[in-house]
Formats: sequence, structure tokens, C-alpha cells
Amino acid sequence: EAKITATETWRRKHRLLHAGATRHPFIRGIRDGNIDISAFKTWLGQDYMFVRAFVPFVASVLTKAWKGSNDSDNDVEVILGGMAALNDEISWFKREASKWGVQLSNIAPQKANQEYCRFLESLTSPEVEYTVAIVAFWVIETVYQESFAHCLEDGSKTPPELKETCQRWGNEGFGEYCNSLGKIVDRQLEKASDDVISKAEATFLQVLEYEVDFWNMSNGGT
Ligand code: HMH
Repeated sequence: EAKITATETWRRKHRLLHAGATRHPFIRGIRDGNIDISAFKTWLGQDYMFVRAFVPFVASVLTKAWKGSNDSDNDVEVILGGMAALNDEISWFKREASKWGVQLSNIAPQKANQEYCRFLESLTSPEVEYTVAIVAFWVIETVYQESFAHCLEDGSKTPPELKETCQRWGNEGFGEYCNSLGKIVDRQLEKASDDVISKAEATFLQVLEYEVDFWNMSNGGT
């Protein structure tokens, strides 16, 4: 019997918002080859700021996994792998920024970015359940994986100078890592109370909305 997982149920139930986050005009612009390079540079600088704030959030998820998971060895390893990738990602952002002439030290986070980072910080509270936090982590990573993988599919016209960026999140290894996170989420949701499940679903939706706003910001929105 093929059982539909909780993560798949949510994706289907909220498919419009999900597509809004993973098939945003910013991503379509990369895939179609008509992206405005100034939008890309805005995204690059803002995402560097985001990733810096993402690290303490991931550290808090790691702590929650260690304390509160019934397969904590597995979960800690998956999350630690994500943290290791972030270390590499920060170096990559610095290299990429210098390649594009983006001065990272001069960047101020824009409103959508600030709000997203504040949301992440709120999730670091010990009162936030592991299940809720790992849902947020899974969605955040998966939106980037699905968005950038879309730019590498057959028929895409992604400019060569943007391929490396798309590879970063669109590669198969990152896809497998996202699947591992999804499995943790499904396992947690199977044993969660109705109250935690509804909080987790609300968090899933909030992350998708923040992701849409983040792409909008890069395209010159607020
Ligand atoms: C805004 N969402 C945003 N930035 C990222 N780097 C990721 C998700 C994936 O790590």
C-alpha cells in the first residue's frame, strides 16, 4: 500500500503557495535566461545576510534533535551535515560576491529579510517543539532545492555564469539531504499531537510566505 506522507499531503493541499515559492518569477527569470543581473546581485547580498542568521537557527534545531528526538543519532548527523554545508556556503557567498563586485560589508538587510530572520530567531526558543523547528528547516532547504533544480532541468536556458549558483542547491546530493530531512519530518508528524501538527502546518505555510517575499525583494519589491 502506497501511503501518502504528511509532507506530501501538505504540498498538495497548499500547492499554489508551494508553487509561488518554488516557481517564482525570479527563478523563472534564471531558467528562461532573462534575469535582470541587478536582481541576482541583490539576491546574492541579501541571501548572504540570511545564511548568517540561518546558522544559529540550525544550531537550535540541532540542540532540539539531540534532546528531543527518538532517533537522535540519525537526526543530529543529518542536521550536522547541513551545518557543514552552510560553512562551505558562507565561503562560496564571499567568493561569488567578489566575482560580481558585490560588497558584502556594505549590505543592510531589507525589510523582508529582517522579518524572515526575526521569524527564524523566534523558532530558536526552547518552547518551540522539535517537530515545528524541523518542519521549518526542511521547508527552507527544500524550497531552494526545488527552485534551483528547476533551473537545471532539460530545456532551461540558465545563463552559464549562474549555473554554479543553481548547482549549489539544485544538485542531487542536496536533493538527497532534503529527502532525509523530509523523512525526519514525516516520522515526527506521525507521533505528534494534533496541537503540534497544526502548529507545524502553520509554520510550513509561514516559511513558504517568507520565501515568496524574499524572492519578491530580490526582484525589486519590498
Ligand atoms: C532565503 N531560503 C533562503 N536562503 C537560503 N539560502 C535557503 C533558503 C536555503 O539554505
